[in-house]
Amino acid sequence: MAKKLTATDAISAGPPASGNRSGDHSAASAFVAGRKRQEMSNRSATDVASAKPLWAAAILAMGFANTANAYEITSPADPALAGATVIDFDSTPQGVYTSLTIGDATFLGDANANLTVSDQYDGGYQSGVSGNTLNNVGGGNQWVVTFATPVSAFGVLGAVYNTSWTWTAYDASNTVLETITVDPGCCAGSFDGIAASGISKVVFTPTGGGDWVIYDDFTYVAESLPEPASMTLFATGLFGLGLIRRRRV
Ligand SMILES: [Ca+2]
Ligand SMILES: [Ca+2]
Repeated sequence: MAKKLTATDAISAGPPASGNRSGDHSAASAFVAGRKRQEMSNRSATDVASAKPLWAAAILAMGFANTANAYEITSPADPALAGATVIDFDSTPQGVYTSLTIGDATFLGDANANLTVSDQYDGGYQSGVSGNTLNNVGGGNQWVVTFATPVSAFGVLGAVYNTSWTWTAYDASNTVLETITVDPGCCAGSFDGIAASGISKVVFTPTGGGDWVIYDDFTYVAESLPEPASMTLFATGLFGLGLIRRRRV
């Protein structure tokens, strides 16, 4: 929210709207009047020149808002996960997958890490995993989740970490939104995740080369687009630009 306020600030801090008109007569007033005639004759050029930085500020601020509030989630009770969809894999047919789509999430293994859905680890490893789980046992390298529509947060319960893992969240333009290191130590369960606006893909990479890990309760929050706050901001910006342009003329 802090970044979004920046855009409003930038707009309201734009060119002054001839505030001295009534308070300052004589020479300065004549100068202003002269300038105004000149500005009217060059009106279109002036408008473009003054509007450009305002638009740039507004668009930049909206862009940076995507990464401003990114943070690591360490609990399924994190407020960012309120109302989340939870995939427990319990009704997913058991088997080995190279690509598995459930809800808005698609799980992909890399060339060495097929993803397996099984109940082999039900209740195991003091982890909290139950019933079917998703695991990369037998492969053990990088895996990926993509989202059909962007999410604002995700998390997953993991077990049997032997090395640290790097999780990197990307937006739809493949720009990194957040990177976290997950390193709970073997072998109790650990719930981890990322909150960030517009997550379209997450890449999970073991830093030690390979590590068999068991996952359950994959949790995500679908993002509602367009964000009402952003649209309100944009409308406010347009209104402000309209006022500035009118006063200049
Ligand atoms: Ca399960
Ligand atoms: Ca392991």
